[in-house]
Amino acid sequence: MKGTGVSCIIFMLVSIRCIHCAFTPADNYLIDCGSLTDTTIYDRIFVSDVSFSSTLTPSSNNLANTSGSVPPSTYGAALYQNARVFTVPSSYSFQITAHGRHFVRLYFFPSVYGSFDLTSSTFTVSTQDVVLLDHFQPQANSAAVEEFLVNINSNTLALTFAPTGNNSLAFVNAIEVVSVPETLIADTATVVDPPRSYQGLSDQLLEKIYRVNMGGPQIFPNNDTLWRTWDTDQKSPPFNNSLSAPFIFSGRINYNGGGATQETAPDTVYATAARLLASNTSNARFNMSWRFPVDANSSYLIRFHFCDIVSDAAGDLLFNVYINSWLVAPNLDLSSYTDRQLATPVYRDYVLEASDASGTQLNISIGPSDINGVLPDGILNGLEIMRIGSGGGSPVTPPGSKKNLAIILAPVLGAVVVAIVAVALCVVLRKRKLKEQYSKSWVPFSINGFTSHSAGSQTSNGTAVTLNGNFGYRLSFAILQEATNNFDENRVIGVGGFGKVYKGALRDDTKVAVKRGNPKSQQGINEFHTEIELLSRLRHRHLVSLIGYCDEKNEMILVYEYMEKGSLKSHLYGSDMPALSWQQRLEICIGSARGLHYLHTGQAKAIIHRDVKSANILLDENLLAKVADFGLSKTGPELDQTHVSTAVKGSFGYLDPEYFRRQQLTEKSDVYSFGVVLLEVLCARPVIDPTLPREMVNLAEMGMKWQRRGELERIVDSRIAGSIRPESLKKFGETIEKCLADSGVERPSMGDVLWNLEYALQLHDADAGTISEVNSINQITELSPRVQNFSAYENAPPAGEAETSLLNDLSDVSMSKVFSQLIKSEGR
Ligand SMILES: *[C@@H]1O[C@H](CO)[C@@H](O)[C@H](O)[C@H]1NC(C)=O
Ligand SMILES: *[C@@H]1O[C@H](CO)[C@@H](O)[C@H](O)[C@H]1NC(C)=O
Ligand SMILES: *[C@@H]1O[C@H](CO)[C@@H](O)[C@H](O)[C@H]1NC(C)=O
Ligand SMILES: *[C@@H]1O[C@H](CO)[C@@H](O)[C@H](O)[C@H]1NC(C)=O
Ligand SMILES: *[C@@H]1O[C@H](CO)[C@@H](O)[C@H](O)[C@H]1NC(C)=O
Ligand SMILES: *[C@@H]1O[C@H](CO)[C@@H](O)[C@H](O)[C@H]1NC(C)=O
Ligand SMILES: *[C@@H]1O[C@H](CO)[C@@H](O)[C@H](O)[C@H]1NC(C)=O
Ligand SMILES: CC(=O)N[C@H]1CO[C@H](CO)[C@@H](O)[C@@H]1O
Repeated sequence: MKGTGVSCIIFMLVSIRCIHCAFTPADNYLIDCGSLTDTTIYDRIFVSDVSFSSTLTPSSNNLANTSGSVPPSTYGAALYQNARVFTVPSSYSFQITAHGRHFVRLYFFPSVYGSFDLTSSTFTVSTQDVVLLDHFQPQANSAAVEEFLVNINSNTLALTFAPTGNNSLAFVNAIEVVSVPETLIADTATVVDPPRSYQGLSDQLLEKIYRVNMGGPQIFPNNDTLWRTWDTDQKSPPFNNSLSAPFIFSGRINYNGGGATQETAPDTVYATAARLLASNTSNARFNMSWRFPVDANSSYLIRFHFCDIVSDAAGDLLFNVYINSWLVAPNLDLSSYTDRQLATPVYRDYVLEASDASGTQLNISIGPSDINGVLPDGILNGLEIMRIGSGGGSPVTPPGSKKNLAIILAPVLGAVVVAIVAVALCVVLRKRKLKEQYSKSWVPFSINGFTSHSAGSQTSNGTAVTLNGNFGYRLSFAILQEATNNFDENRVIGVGGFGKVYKGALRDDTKVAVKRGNPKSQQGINEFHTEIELLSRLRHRHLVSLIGYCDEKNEMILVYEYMEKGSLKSHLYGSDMPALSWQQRLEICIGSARGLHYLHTGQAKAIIHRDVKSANILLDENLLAKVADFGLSKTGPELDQTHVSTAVKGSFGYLDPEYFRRQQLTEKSDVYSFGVVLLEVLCARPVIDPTLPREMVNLAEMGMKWQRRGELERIVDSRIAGSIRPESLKKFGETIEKCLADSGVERPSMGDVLWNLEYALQLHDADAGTISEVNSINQITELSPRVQNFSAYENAPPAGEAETSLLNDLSDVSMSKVFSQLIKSEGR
């Protein structure tokens, strides 16, 4: 009984710790060097290293006292009272329990300590792998903490202090070696010039140079989740103080959606900002800038912290961000990173390469957007500048004999046990919590959710209820076996990454498309859950309806309404189906635009389709268009960790080029893809056709070229060119051009696209059947330089496909080739 009580108390202590601090470091060494006693700084205890003095050579390692010359206002002033002094190279050795990044913080206060004058000490500090400080001479009589993010992949960290020069001494006042959350620094960032992706940040040593809370107070380690210090920007004020003002927010900071967590920076950083003041005179446009002295010829990681605490509505705030003279983020719209929520932190990482950092100062500026009608405004909440691979970053020659002097810091056993238990419990509790959230997100509607949504919907014809009583849309495996003749290969109407799609018929003769997932793919399971969850909430005339699903025996089967006339793509090219008229094409475009508009705006949170293409627009027996395949859709950021796989899953030729710059899909990415679909509808050719001459391979590129020249009519599908009224074509072409704008903010919303297409239809209707147009139109047909070469790809599946065969989908065939082309063109 007593044992249970004790473990209960430990458990409670541990739980309390878990609730109050989001992050518990696996390794957490805090050492007060040269001190005879432990020192408590707020809730952290710096352990005295004096108990290890017996392992030191008496003449080479000394404890030293100073008598109160430490500035009293310094955080952790007590740590600077004592120092350990080294006359020969000496090492501390730390046992590392968790590999990966660690903060190494070194406290220095060069002063006179009794018989030791440390004011002109010069020394080198290194780990077994890298030099942290090379010939370092801390500024006399000033307390400083040097902070590094060191990647440790062995079981010990040896920290060596070596005096350099004649009669020099090395010393240190305190040391921290503390684990860093894995997600704090990602492996990738954006290179400033030329803009491209930087990879391999995880392996690099980082040295903190500046960490600034813009427009806010100084933040000390006791107020930071990772015990960091944030300076005010008073030390590096904006060039023109009259143009910026601090802004303080009293509401709650929302950490869901922007990618930043409570560890990224504390609330105080995000709740305060330096704000560019909107000037009253319309032509007054100024930058708000900061200058940071840095060492020339080093590479820097520059992290901007943003949180839109100033706007009244998402999308109101647009501004430019500069590093030196490079415009690194034109017309930055923070809401595009936060699912359009305000007060949501976002951070952006940039790497300034050594070759671009030849000056001795770094200029950071926030400036007004150049877009007409946007008020001059802009904010910056925080900024971190870290040197990549500091101290020369040079590898260290093995220390050899130095190792003999190593002081092994045996941690207090009990503390370690408690820490391990705490971490383990935290992990277990967290996992459990995640699991609960996860299952909550999709289980309940298997019983109730569907029935409430189904009322009045065109597919709730009672089939499912008859079959399955209480379970609503949950169908039994046996029923589906029967419906598809035991998944007869002859009934396959499509194959995709998820699995195969079969044509089937339920007992009441309802025709269905049965999409059977390949249970082996873990990815598939996530998409399955995503798709059920989404489709259960979404009901729209222009979205393909889900009739039911089956998760029996680990199956992942989705049952959709059967779309009699197959995909839009199959009607445009690659089959011998009769050509659709211009009116039919416009109506199909309008229908699918309505479906997408609903996805973007019909729910509290916008839903991004992510894979808009003609193969995912299906037609029912009346040629009514419905948007299909939400397997890739997403509402929140949780699926967004798979940028790379997303890029591969989205279809090339349709993919938003801005996605490569920003690494994030938005509604405007769908608008871009839809613009490509509009071109496809107009020209009736594949979006990527490698058999064509180089400048014609990519439909979007080719279409934009002709549209800009005002000669779009020359690439219109020759089968219908004679029947399109020029005004209608003009409107259609303008709509395409807007959708394909380079930057997402310049693209229209789906609602605007819809309106424009309806207008194009009206312009066409207004003159339907007028003979006077025919002559001029025949001329157009003759000019049309279309190249017909689809025979190699005519492997189209029969009508009714809910998903296209990868082989059939040209845009997928030449994926790697096109991908490298896109990357290259982006790099320029
Ligand atoms: C530091 O100073 C205190 C009193 O001023 C003294 O008791 C102690 O021995 C000194 N420690 C060292 C290492 O000199
Ligand atoms: C050390 O001192 C000697 C003589 O005092 C001098 O010759 C030598 O250059 C000095 N070395 C360094 C590294 O300063
Ligand atoms: C600072 O801004 C004011 C306008 O508010 C302008 O008149 C002044 O010239 C600016 N000063 C500098 C140094 O740019
Ligand atoms: C701008 O206008 C506001 C209110 O109209 C006024 O309070 C403020 O002083 C003006 N600022 C400048 C720089 O003229
Ligand atoms: C930086 O590198 C450039 C080119 O190599 C060189 O001219 C310059 O002197 C260097 N600056 C410093 C401070 O080392
Ligand atoms: C930063 O700005 C200052 C002042 O405008 C300028 O003198 C300096 O050249 C700039 N530095 C860089 C690297 O652009
Ligand atoms: C802001 O700074 C950038 C980079 O130095 C410069 O190109 C731009 O013209 C400046 N904008 C304004 C409004 O001064
Ligand atoms: C701004 C802020 O949060 N300040 C707090 C820092 O921590 C001390 C004590 O830990 C609090 O008293 C402050 O309010």
